[in-house]
Amino acid sequence: MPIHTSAGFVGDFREAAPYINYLRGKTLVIGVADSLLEGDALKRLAADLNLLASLGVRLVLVHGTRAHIGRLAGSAGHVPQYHRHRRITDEAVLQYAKQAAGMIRSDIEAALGSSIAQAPQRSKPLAVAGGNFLSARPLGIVDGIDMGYTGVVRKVDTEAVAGRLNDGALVLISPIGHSPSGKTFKLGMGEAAEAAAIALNADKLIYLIEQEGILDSEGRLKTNLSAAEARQMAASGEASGGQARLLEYAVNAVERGVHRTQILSGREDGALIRELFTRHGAGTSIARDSFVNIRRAHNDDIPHITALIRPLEEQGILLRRSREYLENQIHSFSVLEHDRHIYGCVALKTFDEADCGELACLVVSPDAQEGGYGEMLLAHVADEARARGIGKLFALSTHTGEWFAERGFQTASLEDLPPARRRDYVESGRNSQIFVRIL
Ligand code: 1C4
Repeated sequence: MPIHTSAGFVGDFREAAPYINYLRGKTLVIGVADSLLEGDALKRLAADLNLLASLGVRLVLVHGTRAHIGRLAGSAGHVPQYHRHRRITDEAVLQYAKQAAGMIRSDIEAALGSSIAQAPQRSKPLAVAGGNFLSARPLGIVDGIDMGYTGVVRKVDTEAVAGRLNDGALVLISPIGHSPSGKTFKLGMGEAAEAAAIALNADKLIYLIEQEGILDSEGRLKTNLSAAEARQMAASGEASGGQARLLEYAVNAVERGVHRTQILSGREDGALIRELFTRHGAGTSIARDSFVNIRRAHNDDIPHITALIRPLEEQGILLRRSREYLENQIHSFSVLEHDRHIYGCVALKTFDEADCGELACLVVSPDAQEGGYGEMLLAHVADEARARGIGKLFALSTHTGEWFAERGFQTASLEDLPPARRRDYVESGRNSQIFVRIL
């Protein structure tokens, strides 16, 4: 019987594979507004969390309580008091916060249980671990206003959280903390998630919100922000209210060791999965430094390319390329730049056979390896090749075969190479392994 899989599926799966490998064993802290922890949005989130856990991602979920507290206070005729956009927590609000946390926890557990019906990779629901992971202190008196039981995070018990994560559980953190004197304080979800992400040295902090991400003054999505740009948006008033506060948490997190903060829609089906498993991501991405850029190389880059490739030529890993060759072929090279420093290069070699190309001269500087740059250079060349109508991308390697095999390349033979490359292969006597990826 013929097997029907769409070309789209195969392409998407290949694109996702490196991210799946990358995320295994990584810690994600996800802060989610409680308005998204109901109905279809909760069902979808639960299914996505089950999927992520089955791929070996370590998950910490921090939920909000704002919408629930609003409802509980509303039905009791309690009028909320705010100061500087923060709710003043009196005895009644603290009780609502505790009730809300209990209800939300129960709803999340139920949703994780029911979503395994759609998650054949799990036979049991993902275990949820809760506990007194956060300690708190009072926010105190702000501008002469006593903020009551509104608190700030004092410490995160990272050892306890790591222990539960090691056991394979999802750690669910409610925005409530206790002080050593036994008092309870209500915390903000955004701040609690930020503190957890920093303390756990998380790979990513993700905020799931009602909007698509961070929007500029005309309502357009900002896809990438450096910490400096994010801070400027909050300070200039271009982002205000909840969006400005999220930017502050995001900046704090990335400046204190979290690799990236992502702010995206918790309403849009698939946004979380798209963010984690595709090149283009979803929502707004905030990183400490300006973003990594891959661009076409020019002559001024030749000294940097030379510094990258010479040691590897000496070791026989790369073919020898003279200065003259680099000058003539510089148009086929791309370089990876971060903060104006070149960390890697790659070339796309073309042949008379228009549907064939070769990924060549791939290098990432030793001090920047294992951070995904190689993967990015490969994706860049594959995109460039596709745009030129190339359907078969070859790579020849003496030492890095496994790397290509793990990234969707198949072993190929000498006969598969275009004739000109076959001749060079024989002449070089390198006996390199030959790989091909169908684009
Ligand atoms: N084999 C298997 N896996 C490897 C590996 C290797 N040699 N080197 C690194 N990895 C794994 C890491 O362990 C890590 O795995 P993990 O932790 O994710 O499970 C993963 O790869 C890291 O992936 P990444 O995306 O972060 O990759 P980067 O470290 O940024 O970059 C390079 C990967 C292979 C580019 C980098 O390690 C490097 O620059 N290595 C030295 C140069 C090199 O081997 N380049 C590949 C050349 S093959 C030649 C030419 O001149 O044109 C020869 C042609 C001929 O005729 O023989 C090429 C293509 O340039 N061909």
